Amino acid sequence: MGPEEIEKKTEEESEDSEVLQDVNSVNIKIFGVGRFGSNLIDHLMQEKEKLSNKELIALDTDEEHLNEVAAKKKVLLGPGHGAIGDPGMGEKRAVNSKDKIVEHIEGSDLIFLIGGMGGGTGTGALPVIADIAKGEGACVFGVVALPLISEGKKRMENAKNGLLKMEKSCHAMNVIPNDRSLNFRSRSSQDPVFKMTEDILIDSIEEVIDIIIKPGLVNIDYNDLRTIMEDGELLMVGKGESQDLNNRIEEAIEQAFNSSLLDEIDISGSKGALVRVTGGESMTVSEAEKAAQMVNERMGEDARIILGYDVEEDLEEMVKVYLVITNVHQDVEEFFSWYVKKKIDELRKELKTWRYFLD
Ligand SMILES: Nc1nc2c(ncn2[C@@H]2O[C@H](COP(=O)(O)OP(=O)(O)OP(=O)(O)O)[C@@H](O)[C@H]2O)c(=O)[nH]1
Ligand SMILES: [Mg+2]
Repeated sequence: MGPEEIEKKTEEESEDSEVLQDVNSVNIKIFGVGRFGSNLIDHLMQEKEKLSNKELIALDTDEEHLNEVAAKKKVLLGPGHGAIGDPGMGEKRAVNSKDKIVEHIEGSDLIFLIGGMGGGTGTGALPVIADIAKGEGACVFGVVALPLISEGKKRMENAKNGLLKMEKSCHAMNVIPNDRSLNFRSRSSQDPVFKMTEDILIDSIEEVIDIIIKPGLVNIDYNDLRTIMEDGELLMVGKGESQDLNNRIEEAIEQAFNSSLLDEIDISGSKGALVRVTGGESMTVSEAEKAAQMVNERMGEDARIILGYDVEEDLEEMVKVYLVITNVHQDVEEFFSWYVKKKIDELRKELKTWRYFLD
């Protein structure tokens, strides 16, 4: 595909779509389910000004924990004693609370569903909530963590089964393994084990919202997001920035690919991407186009790329690139085969190193 084939709305078209769709008219809600999901809602309330004004809802089967978290709205699923690691119980609790869930979902366009897979509540209730949300006509975006390998086979199996169910109801899912945090520990040893996963998941929500609601000279909107997403696909979100005038676009793109799992996965089969580029007055249109072109080069021939850009004066020499790439894996089944193989290879390498010291 040549640069001329990258989809780029004209400025007039972009203005039109802005008129049709006022940025505030996209009703966005964020649901955090289970301990991890509701903890993340608590973090958003306390630390993320930008997201704290969205409708944030914490749901859990564990009443004691739900009382501890800060959230605009809370929904207790069932009698309040937790789901003790049983996804079947989490599912049942959510099905029995359907009316309460519908009440909170009603009227939303875009719903983010956050949770940790592997336990009872998140794993069991998330697919039920996704199903209800899809039925209500919302665009459903799953943002979930996978258990650490060291948490055991049962938890990973639960996680996979939960994701297979979510795949049917979510329009897109961003899945970040908690083990990913361990890879980064040496870089920020102060952080608790899970912090990196949490940051990646929260960033991905912020980035998707920024991409679709921030106005631009050439704007990307909610309809563009829907255009690149089919059903249940796995998607990756990344962000990068640079102010090195010699190759700032290259650097920002490189960073964006490194900021999630994008650096480790083969995206040559991916079918769609949103690329939003912002920069100070010095940023040129051809730089923005170059960013889209660079993403395009890593993707399949049939990839559909939607480019948006804007000038933000206070960025001065800085450029920022936001990426949303869809179809990064064929499906959940294929993702797990890839992930398990990758972990086994890593463990083999580690074993080799230890053998060296032992021999
Ligand atoms: N990143 C991150 N992951 C977490 C955290 N707490 C739990 N997890 C992960 O999420 C998975 C599910 O754990 P919980 O959220 O505690 O489980 P739950 O959904 O409340 O389910 P039950 O308590 O069994 O009903 C775990 O296996 C962990 O891998 C956290 O604070 N941060
Ligand atoms: Mg729990």
